[in-house]
Amino acid sequence: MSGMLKVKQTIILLLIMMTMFTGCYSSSEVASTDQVEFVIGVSQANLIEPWRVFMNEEIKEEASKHSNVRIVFTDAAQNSEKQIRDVEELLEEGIDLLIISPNDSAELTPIVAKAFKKIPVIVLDRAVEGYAYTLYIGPDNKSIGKEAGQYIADLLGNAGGNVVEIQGPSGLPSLRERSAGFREVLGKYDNIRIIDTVIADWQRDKAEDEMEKLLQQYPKIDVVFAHSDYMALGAYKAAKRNGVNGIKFVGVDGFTGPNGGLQLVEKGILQGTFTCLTGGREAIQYALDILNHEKGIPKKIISRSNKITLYNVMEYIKVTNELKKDNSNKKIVLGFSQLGAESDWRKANSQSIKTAALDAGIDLIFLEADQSQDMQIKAIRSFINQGVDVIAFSPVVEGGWDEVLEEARMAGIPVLLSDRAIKPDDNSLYATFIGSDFLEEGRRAGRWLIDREMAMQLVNVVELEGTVGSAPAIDRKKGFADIIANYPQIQVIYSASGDFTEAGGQEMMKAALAAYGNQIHVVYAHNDDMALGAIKAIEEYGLRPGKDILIVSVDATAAAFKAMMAGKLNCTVECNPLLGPQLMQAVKSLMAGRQLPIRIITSEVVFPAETARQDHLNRKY
Ligand code: GYE
Repeated sequence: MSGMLKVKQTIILLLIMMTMFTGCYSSSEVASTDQVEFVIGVSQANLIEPWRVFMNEEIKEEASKHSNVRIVFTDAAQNSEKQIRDVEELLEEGIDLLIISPNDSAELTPIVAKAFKKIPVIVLDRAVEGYAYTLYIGPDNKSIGKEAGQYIADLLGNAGGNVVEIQGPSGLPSLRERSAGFREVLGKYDNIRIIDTVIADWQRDKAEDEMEKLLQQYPKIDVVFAHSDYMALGAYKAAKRNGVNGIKFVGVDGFTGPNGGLQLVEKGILQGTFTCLTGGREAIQYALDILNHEKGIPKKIISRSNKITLYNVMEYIKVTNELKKDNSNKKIVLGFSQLGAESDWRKANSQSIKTAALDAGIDLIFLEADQSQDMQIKAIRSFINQGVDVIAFSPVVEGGWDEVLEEARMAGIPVLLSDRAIKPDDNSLYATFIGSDFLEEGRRAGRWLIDREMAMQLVNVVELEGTVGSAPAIDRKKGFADIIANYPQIQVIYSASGDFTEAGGQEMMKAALAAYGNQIHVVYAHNDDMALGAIKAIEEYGLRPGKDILIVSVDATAAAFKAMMAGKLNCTVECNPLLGPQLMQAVKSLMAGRQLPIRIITSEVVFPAETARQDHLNRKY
C-alpha cells in the first residue's frame, strides 16, 4: 500500500470515529478494507428540503459505484456560519475535492474561494459570486418559473382564474428568479390574478398551515403554484381536509421516491411538476473526471427542466430507470457541420472535434461551410437524409435555423449546438449547447481595459467586430459595452465587422486609422485573427501596436501569445476551442439514453501580456 493510501485510510477512520462520537459528520461508508484513493467532502446547506436529501442520496449512490471513493457529508442546517466551519474542518481533514451546495451565495463565496486555492470545488444549485471554483452545476430557475407560469396559463385557459404562489424562504436569489419568471408569463394574461404569495420555507407542514389560512381568506383559488412539490403536497392536504375540491396544484422538483413529485403526479395529487435536477449524480461523475485529470471539464452546467404531467409521467419514470442500463457499445455516427475555417480558433476547434471523435470511437462525418448558412443548412439536410445518429453544428449566425431543426426533429435525430448559439433560443430544438459564455468574454475584455486605463482622461476605442449576426459578435459587443457604460471617458469611436478573419481585421483597421489616425488609443477585437490584422495595419500606418495603441482581443491562440511576447498585443481573453472531448462525451451520454443539460459552459481565463511568457508554456492551441 502506498503512503498516500495509508494516509487516506487514516483520514477515513478518523472521520468515521468523529461521526460516531460527535455525530457531526456522516460518512457514506462504514469501515471498509478497500483502498481509498479519493475522499470527497460534501457540504450540504440543509437537510430540511427533501430535494437536498435526494441530492445526498444521488451522491451516495453514484459514489458507491467506485470502491476507491469515500464521501464525507456535513449538514449546515440552514446556517452559513456553520457551513463555513464545516468546510474549514473538511479542509483540515484533507479531503481531495469539495462538493458544496451553499446556504447563501454571498456568505459562502470567501470560503469556497479559499478551498479552491487548495483543491477542486464543485458548487451545486446556489451559485457563489465570481469564478473561484472548478465547476458549477445548477438549474435555470428563471426558465423553470416561466415554464410553470405558461403551464398554469394553459391550465386556466380562456376562463382565467386566481392563482396562489407558495415560496421557499424569502431572499434566496434562486427563488426570486423562479418567481420572476412565473410572474413575467402570468403578467401577460389579464384574466389571471396572483391573489397571494406566502412563504413556507420548503416545509410541507408550513405550506399546509399557510394554505389553511388562504382557504379561509379567499373564496375561490384555482391554482396553487408551489416552489417545491413537497410544499405543494402540504397545500393539497389542507384543501383536502377542508373538503375543497377543484384546485389544481403545480410544483417543482420532480424527483422520484415516496412523496416525490413524480409519484404525486402519478397519483393525481399534483397536476404537474417541473423537474429540477439536483446535480448530485453528475457532481460525482465530474469529481472523478477532475480527480483523474480528464480533459474538457466545463465551468458551468445548467440542467434542463422537464414538464411532467399525467400524460408523460410513466414514460419519464421508465426512461429515467432505463438510464441505469448501459448500451454504450453501439457504433455511433455523428454528422458535424462546421461553419468554416476563418480563424486559428476554428482550426483548433475542428482539429479537437476530429481527434476526440477518433478517440471516442465515433464515426464522424465532418463538413465545412465557408461561413455560409446555406451550406450549413444543406449539410444538416444531408445528415438527415443519411440517417446519422446525432447531428452537431456550430451555427454561423444566430437566426434562421428553425425550419431545418424542425426537420431533424421530425426525423428523430437529436441535435447538439457546439460553440455558437441560436435565436430564438427554442431549447426544445436542441439537446444541449456546449460552448463559451461570450457575454462574459466581452465583460472580461472591458474589465481589463478599465483596470488598465482608469487614470486616463479620454480613451478612444476602435472595435473590430466578428461576423454580423453571429452569437460571439453580438455577445462580445454587449458584454464589453455593459462594462464600459459606467466609464464615460471610454468611447467606442469606430466599429466595423472584420468577419473574424485576419484580412478583415486589417482592412477595417486601415479604414479606422484613415478616419481617426493617432486619436485611437485602444483596439478591441472580437478575435485574435482580427487583432493580428490590426497590428499589421497599425504598423503600416507608422504607429506601434501594443504601445501607441493598446490592443485587447479574444481567443488566446498561439499566434496571439507570440504577438504578446513581441509586445504588440496587450491582452487576450481566452475562448477555448477544444470542445471535442466534451462534445463526444455528450454524444455518448445522449446515445445511452441520458438527458443532457441545457447548457455546458466552457472554462476560461484572461491572459495579459505581462505573464504571456509564462502562461504560454501551458497552452495547447
Ligand atoms: O472566437 C473566432 C471564430 O465562435 C467562438 O469564431 C467562435 C469564434 C472565435 O472565428 O475566432
